[in-house]
Amino acid sequence: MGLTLAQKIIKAHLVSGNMVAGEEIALRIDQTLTQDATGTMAYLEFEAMGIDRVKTERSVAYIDHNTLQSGFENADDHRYIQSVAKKHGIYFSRPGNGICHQVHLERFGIPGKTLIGSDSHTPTGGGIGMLAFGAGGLDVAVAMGGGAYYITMPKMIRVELKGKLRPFVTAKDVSLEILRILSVKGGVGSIIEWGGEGIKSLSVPERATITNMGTELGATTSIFPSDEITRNFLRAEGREKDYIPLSADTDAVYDRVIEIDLSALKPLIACPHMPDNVVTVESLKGTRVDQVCIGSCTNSSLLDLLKVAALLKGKTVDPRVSLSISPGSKQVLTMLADCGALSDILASGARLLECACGPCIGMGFSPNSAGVSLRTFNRNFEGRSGTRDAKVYLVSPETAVAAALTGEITDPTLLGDAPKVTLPSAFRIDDSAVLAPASPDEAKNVEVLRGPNIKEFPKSRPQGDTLSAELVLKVGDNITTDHIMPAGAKILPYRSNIPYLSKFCFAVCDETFAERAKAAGEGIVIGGANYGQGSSREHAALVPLYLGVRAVIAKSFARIHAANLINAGIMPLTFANPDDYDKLAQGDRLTLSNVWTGMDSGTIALKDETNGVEITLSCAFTDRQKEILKAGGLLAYTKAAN
Ligand code: MIC
Ligand code: SF4
Repeated sequence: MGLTLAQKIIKAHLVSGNMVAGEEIALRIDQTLTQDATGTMAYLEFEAMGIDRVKTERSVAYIDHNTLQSGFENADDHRYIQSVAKKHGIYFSRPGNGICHQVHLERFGIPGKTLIGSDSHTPTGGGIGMLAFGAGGLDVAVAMGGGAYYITMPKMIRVELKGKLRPFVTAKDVSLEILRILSVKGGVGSIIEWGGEGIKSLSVPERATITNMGTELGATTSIFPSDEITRNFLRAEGREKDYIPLSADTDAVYDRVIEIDLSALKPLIACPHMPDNVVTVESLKGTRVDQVCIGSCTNSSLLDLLKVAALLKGKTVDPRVSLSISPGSKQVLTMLADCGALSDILASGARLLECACGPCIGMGFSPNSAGVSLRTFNRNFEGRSGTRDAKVYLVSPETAVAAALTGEITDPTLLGDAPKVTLPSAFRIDDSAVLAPASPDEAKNVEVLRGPNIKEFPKSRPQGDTLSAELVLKVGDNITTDHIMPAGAKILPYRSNIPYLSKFCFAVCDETFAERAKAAGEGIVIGGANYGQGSSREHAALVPLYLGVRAVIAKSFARIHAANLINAGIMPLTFANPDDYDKLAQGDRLTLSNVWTGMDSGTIALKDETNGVEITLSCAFTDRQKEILKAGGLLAYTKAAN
């Protein structure tokens, strides 16, 4: 029986486990990346492991999230990351050099290699045939130290593309179409492999838009084959030597095959507040728009922005709309400037922002109250933009420009002729903003610079055999990490300061949560389906840990968040019967008994002491996960193992 593309890369990196869907496997990791919002924590954890130098082929630390620097905090964190990177063998991409995923694709990604990054959109690397996963900071720290990365062997979904996109229909619309088909839960436990005739007309940046947004499906990762299109991209980046051809065997077996006819697609739009809330752009025509943002790791490539510039050329942004453009990298921005496209963008009245995440994570450019914002980003979760009552829609760059020019949601096919834009045969290569680490000899003299914003991370306690705690919060389905630990300009600078962050935990759902959880001492959180979707931020586990949360019981969990909870020593448990969710009420006292034997048998008994109800919880922990929980988290477990 043949292998899928992902199975081939997994096989070549398998450290332990069997390639059977649902079983735990451990993978050797070739490359890691971090960004600054999760990076400080990841490097503090790496330091705590006491390893001198990273053992990966390439590790890169990017600064792209916290670049507003409205106080000393971010600059201190940048300095810390720069110095810790220099000391331990990690390349450092300076602020201004661009968004981690865009820069990594341009300069470091290699087909067939494994990559984990402390950011959920790391699967962007699948656009050049990498097997790339988003992970918690601690998993990245362990991989930097040469440890394996543990995942559940995913199922394989193949998306077969046929036909060719029509003018003004884009890779972003393909991403939205698959979200419409599968929903934000539809990719959980699966790797999505893209193939078929249709991929031949998709360039690497377009493929990367699609693998980037695979994260919104909950997929473990997404991947495209490495073919002549990949080779051309790498050649244009001066890296043809990194090219290898890679594809699935013709007799590979998939758990599910989905067919999409590219030529039948229309421009699509995701409505507030979920990326899978997808309808046609046409169906919303005429809706007034206040703000348009173009950029983010989904849609900020040179190809995207050349198209944007061509559409804006000679035109003026509607006076009712504020348009921002954030190029994905210094390479993109410089090339836009070199060819004159940047002038066309500026002349239209667009506001140019830094090459960084910016508005995508609420770092500035929040919409007006109740404002309608059209964004080329990947997430439109409630409150993420920084304006609680804003209505954020996700669109392609073409649809974004159509709205910016007309002041309302407009089908871009009405803009006239589609711009003919091709990628250059050679990109402008300038790696001066990527600093190489010190040599092992010099590294001894490198001092790691810590500012007052860097506080210790919370230590978990080993999981005992009985847990008795208050049900401190009950929430519904699709709770995102943006609900659990919000980001945005006011809070993001404190990612190295868990005590401060804790004040904002779950504030989107319940402003009294932090106070109540602290007062309760130990707590249990109850959630619905797909609990913890979205970001890889381990803060969504570390902050609840700090507030005394010992277990989360939900109908189901998102992959990275469940792993982060275990790493933090918090038990993710599910209801054996989802209807039992209704039997528990906030404020009840819950007792879980015989936890250790329950972990072995797969079920744990819960008694609600307040109303006398008894229910059964499920857990499917691997032996390793049980040991991690018993040790009080991955750090304690790793230390004990060394
Ligand atoms: C996001 O898009 O939500 C982020 C900010 O990039 C996060 C990482 C973080 O919370 O720092 C992600 O996607 O993992
Ligand atoms: Fe940055 Fe937004 Fe991409 Fe997250 S999704 S890495 S915040 S650009």
